[in-house]
Amino acid sequence: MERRIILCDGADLARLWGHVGAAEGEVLTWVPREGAPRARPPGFHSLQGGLSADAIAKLNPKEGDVFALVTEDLPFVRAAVAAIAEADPAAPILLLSDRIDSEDLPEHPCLLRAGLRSLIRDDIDDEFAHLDNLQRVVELRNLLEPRERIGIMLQPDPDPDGIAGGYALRILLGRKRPTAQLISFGEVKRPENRAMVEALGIDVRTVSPDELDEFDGIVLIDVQPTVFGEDAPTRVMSIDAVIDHHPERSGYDSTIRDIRTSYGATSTILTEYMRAAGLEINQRLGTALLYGIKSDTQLLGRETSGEDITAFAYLHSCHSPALLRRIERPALPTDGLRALGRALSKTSVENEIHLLVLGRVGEDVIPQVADLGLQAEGAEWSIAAGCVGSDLVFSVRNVGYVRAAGDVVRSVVEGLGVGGGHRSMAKGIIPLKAFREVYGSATRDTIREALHDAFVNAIHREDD
Ligand SMILES: [Mn+2]
Repeated sequence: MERRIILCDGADLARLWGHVGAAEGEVLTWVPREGAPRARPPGFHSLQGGLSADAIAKLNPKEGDVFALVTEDLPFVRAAVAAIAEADPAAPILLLSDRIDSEDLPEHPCLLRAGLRSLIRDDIDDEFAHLDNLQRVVELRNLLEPRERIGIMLQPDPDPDGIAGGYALRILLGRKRPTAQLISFGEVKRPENRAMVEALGIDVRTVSPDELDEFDGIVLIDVQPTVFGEDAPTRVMSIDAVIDHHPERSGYDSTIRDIRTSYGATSTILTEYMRAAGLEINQRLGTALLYGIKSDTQLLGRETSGEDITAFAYLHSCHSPALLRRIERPALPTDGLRALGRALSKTSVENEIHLLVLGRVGEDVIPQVADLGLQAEGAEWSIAAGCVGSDLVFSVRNVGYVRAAGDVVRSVVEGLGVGGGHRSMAKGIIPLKAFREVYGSATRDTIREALHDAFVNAIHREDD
């Protein structure tokens, strides 16, 4: 049985260890200091004769024992390390000292230094941070408890961080959907965000500015009112609370503001609230918050703070991997897979464009296939196209360092349909009727040829 042999320098440090550190199986010893009171700290054996090899030998050190030195005195460390090494040259030694420099330490193959007081100090600072969060929770609850219907407002194209944060706030307030709805002026659009609300059963209602009158409390999550622009409804310019991590804006009123610009995600703030309030985070909420942090920080890459990492680690123990997988890799339906199989049989990457034409499919399949298509060797662009209802719908992805996908799609659909998007992802819709008028027919072959040419032109036109 491995023992921990604790060697404390003087009664004060022994008492400190006794208060905070003593654990079962620890052999507690102390070395009385000359001139200091010699009262024995409770539970400690005194090491008679100081730190000699003999004294250490009396402790009967065996292979497998580990040692801790609790001291601020360098000669004590030197004597202790020498005495321990005589019994076991490679004994593991943990030095707990806040003031001794690592460079001054004696040579020893297995020696680690940590500050006992700074370890305690860090924990105390953490608790103060929890207390700050608890204070926020109390303020939010006091303000919102009397309200009948609270609108938890997200940005116009709600993203996972906002959805998870809003969902967490509802739980924090001890409310259910009818009295604390998640609302937005826009819809949840991106397929992975749709997959999230569907997998987690979270409902985000699209509201018009007039419909805000239904609510006697409004909280903005992961967004500030100025985002709604010049003609933002007056109802959102004066709100009850805002919890966000975007740069702080002025020009609106909010009774409570908790804006932490150093955080990578609003979900981190809500995770801290939940912990401070002592609330259990169930798998559904844990998965939502974890995914919120993951997607806003691009998996703890971009603009991640220590708080984000702490929250992420905490959430990791209470999330559901199966649920997360369902969100991150939405299932392809069987007919979508068959369509993909047919498209793949004619696949090729030409001019760095990988184009997959799926025929008639469910709309959800198209963006998933576009994601997949980008993995083809040599592809800088991936386009998945399919017929949905009376439209030709296509999703576009690129590697990110080329032309903006949104611009290219707008140029491709010009005069034919609608389209747009962001730098690395975009979507276009062309009515099949309009397509046939220009290209004669809308078979898989004509679609492939027409789109390929249109994209080559659009990408190069943008290049000029
Ligand atoms: Mn966010």
